[in-house]
Amino acid sequence: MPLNKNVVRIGAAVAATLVLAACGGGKIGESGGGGSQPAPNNKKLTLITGVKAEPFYISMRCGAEAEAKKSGYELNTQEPDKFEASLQSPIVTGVLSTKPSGVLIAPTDTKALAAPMKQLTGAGIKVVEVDTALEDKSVAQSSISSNNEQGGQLAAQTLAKLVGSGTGSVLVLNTKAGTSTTDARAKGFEAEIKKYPNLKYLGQQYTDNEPSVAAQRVSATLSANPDLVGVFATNLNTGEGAATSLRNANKQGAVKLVGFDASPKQVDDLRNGGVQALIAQDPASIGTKGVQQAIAAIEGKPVTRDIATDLVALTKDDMQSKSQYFYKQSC
Ligand code: T6T
Repeated sequence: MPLNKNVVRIGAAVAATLVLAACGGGKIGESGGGGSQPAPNNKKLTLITGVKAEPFYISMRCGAEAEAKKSGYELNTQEPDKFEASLQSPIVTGVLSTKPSGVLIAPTDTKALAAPMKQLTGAGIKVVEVDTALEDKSVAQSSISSNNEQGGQLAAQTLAKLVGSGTGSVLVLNTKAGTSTTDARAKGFEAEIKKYPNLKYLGQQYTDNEPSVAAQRVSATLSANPDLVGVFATNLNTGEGAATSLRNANKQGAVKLVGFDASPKQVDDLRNGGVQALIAQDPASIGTKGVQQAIAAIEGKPVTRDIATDLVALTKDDMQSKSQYFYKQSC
């Protein structure tokens, strides 16, 4: 199945399809976010991911590296040890002194990264957001991301179908407040789940993007709400932690778990029944398109302000036919 269809696909077991626009509200030919200094004149790009050695970002880097190579650019990747603004900000400042022509960045906070990113644009470096984004839309020239709010809606529809006519409580496990993507997923889920009167929405709990905290949150929720029937985990770490917790509590399958992302561990969990559905993104395309937009900006060509990439729902029944969406551990 081609990766670039403008469609969110969900599995046969939860047979519903939601059509998403693949190019959201972009203005062709818009530039902006330029710098007050002359632009660096070289073929160097830097990718700053959200966190080190994580399959979502590894897959993104694979796409970005391949595209850069194809276009005759050099791509260097810098990664914080944790998904944390205080660790990512000094990396951005450090990249400033290496003067690449373009930076692709996944800002770990909608506000805290604005100042360091403005230093980049102030030095004439072209900035493209990949996956996460700042609240301030004037800094980056382009943002490439899944439509996360619609992904959250899709997760709610998927979970509601899995629960069927049963009744009970539903929990959202979020990462850190101020992460554009996961906040949008929780928002989309919340709006959609309210359409199912058989499901009582318990609200969202933050996990600091730590699987162990996610596991603790699920076990505490199970104790306080024995009628728990569903969990939506807004990303990879929260999903991995929730699956562990449900397995330890012997609630695997009884409490339906819908996760976001498709790491090798999440895919194993889907195969062995530890999770019932995954909303997979297309991080390699985010990397590919991020490089294309950065190069367009550097070379003075038209840039698209916002680009949305695919989201696909995977279930045990259809996962093998959608294996191209599984995230990579190496390129
Ligand atoms: O879900 C992805 C990414 O989209 C999100 O912004 C942060 O978490 C992940 O990297 C998965 O861990």
